[in-house]
Amino acid sequence: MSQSATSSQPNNNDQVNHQHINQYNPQAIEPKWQKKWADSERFTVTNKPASDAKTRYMLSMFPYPSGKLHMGHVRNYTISDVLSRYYRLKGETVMQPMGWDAFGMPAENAAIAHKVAPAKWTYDNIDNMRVQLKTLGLSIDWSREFATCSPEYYRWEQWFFLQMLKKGLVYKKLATVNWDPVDNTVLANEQVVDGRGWRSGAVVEKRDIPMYYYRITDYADELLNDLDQLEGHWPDEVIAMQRNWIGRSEGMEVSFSYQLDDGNVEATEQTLDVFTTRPDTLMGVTYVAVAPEHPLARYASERDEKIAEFCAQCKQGSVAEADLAKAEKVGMDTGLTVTHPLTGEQVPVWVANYVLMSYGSGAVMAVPAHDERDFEFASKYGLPIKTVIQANAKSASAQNANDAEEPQAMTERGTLINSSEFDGLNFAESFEAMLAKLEPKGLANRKIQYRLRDWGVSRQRYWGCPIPVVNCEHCGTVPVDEADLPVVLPTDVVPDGRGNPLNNMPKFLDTTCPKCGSPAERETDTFDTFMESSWYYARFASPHDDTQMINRDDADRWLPVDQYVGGVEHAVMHLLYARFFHKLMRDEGLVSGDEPFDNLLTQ
Ligand code: ANZ
Ligand code: ZN
Repeated sequence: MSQSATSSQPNNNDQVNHQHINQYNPQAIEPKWQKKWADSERFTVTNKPASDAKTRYMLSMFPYPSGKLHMGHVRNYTISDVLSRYYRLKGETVMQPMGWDAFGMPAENAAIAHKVAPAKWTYDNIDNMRVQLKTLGLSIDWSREFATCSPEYYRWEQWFFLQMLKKGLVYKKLATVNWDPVDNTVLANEQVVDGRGWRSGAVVEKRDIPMYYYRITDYADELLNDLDQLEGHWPDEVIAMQRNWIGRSEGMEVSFSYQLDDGNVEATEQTLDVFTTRPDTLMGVTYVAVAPEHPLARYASERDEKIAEFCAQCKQGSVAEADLAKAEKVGMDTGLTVTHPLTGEQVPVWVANYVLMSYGSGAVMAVPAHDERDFEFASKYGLPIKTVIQANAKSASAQNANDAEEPQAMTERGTLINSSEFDGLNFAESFEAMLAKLEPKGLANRKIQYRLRDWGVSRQRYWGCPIPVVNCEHCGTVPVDEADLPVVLPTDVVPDGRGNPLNNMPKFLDTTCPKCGSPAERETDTFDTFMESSWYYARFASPHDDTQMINRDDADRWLPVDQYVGGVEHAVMHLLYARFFHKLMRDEGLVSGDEPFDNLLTQ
């Protein structure tokens, strides 16, 4: 770009005197060339490039229209622009599009602070930032521009949701959210500050509300395995972060049986199932712990007020896992016991805040001698600690555990001791031996557990894409007819932070049930804004097609993105959801290939 500063460039600005001709004067030179580029549509690429032209798709993560460009944007877009120009000079047909990731909370926060409608705020910001981007002289194909908050875009997101609902890849279930009892609103994790609502200062509660989920866990294996294809094309750290996020654990599900006396009904045999990656430590179990939301905790709560009170207390505070991990470990004996699957001994059942209902089966077999969390908990409550693993070599950490002034858990694998018939076995041997013994009795099975959870896409927010379902008193949840899409979000709304304003708007809310025709209400939840950014790269191939989500020919011409450029803060969620959406769209026959982004550059 700086080539235009050489003296061979014409300079027809009378104001510039001769001695300045060798100096680069951006105010004089850049608008002139930018106008020429715009008038000649220099960077517009048609969907039918000459058949022998090599095509290349260069993409920067599209911006959130916050108001002003910052240097981070400039750096990001300069990288893809330099590359775009380089490949153009080599004779390739390069597409470099631009658009706006336009839904999201900042617009609602601005509405609360300045009493301006999020739609107006957003479109004003877009106008501003478009001028700024154009002033930078980036070689962008502006004919492909779109904002994700326009019904022309999000109608296809609604359409796709309905296809996934039909396929069973979207489902509805109760989810625990942060609830602000003063503002009567659901809070995002980042809106919970020290356990209180960011605006009201009220102590945050947990609440169960119905939400829609995409079954991303069905694709966990593929999302993990296909990372191999990206090796060498994506930064190693990003691949590693995606692997960790998917978090595949191999282990065993082990069952502890029990009988509950539920009044007049005859007691029935049931099992408490736990997921463990360390079945070798089974003989060291001294208690089991269940999450406060676990059915056994609920059973105990119904019979003991103190336990009910404790479980209620656990419901306060953030639902964020990181916060839970930091929180002090607390628990309570339920008075219930379950039967150890090997020894037949009775093992006490505790309810503990460090057990997550959303992982495994919401219960753990606790082995204080070999697990740090269990060790901390057992030490605090005086529960027995039974060593069943002996370190093999004199490894550093085992040495530390032995020599430390403060006793601690020995968490390494080793040789089994104090484990009767299993003594002397190593990890792998004991895994198989325990499985051989317990599986025939229905008390254990191999299990692969993912840290990845299904993707909850409902947000109790106004400024997002409406979820296209109707709630009918008689029929329950009914999908909106495809012919009636898009469900348009009203734009003349100024939220005040007290709940979702759509709930007070009869003109949006009131409708008729598509199934039975009786009066019904529209869903007022909107989609997580990661939904829009999960497929925009594909829409850029046929951005204004009003007959379909993606034109297959156009998508095949441009996809996958040859070079994607963006911030490393999107290493996990955005990139994982986009990879997931690509596979969903592939299986729906909309795009080819397994991965959306051939090369990734994080800056
Ligand atoms: C017994 C045990 C003994 C464990 C030991 C570890 C070490 P990853 O690797 O992350 O999959 N666990 C299982 N479900 C849980 C839940 N809902 N909430 C909290 N912790 C849970 O972790 C697997 C281990 O995490 C499991 O293996 C279990 O503790 C615990 F010396 O079982 B382990
Ligand atoms: Zn109905």
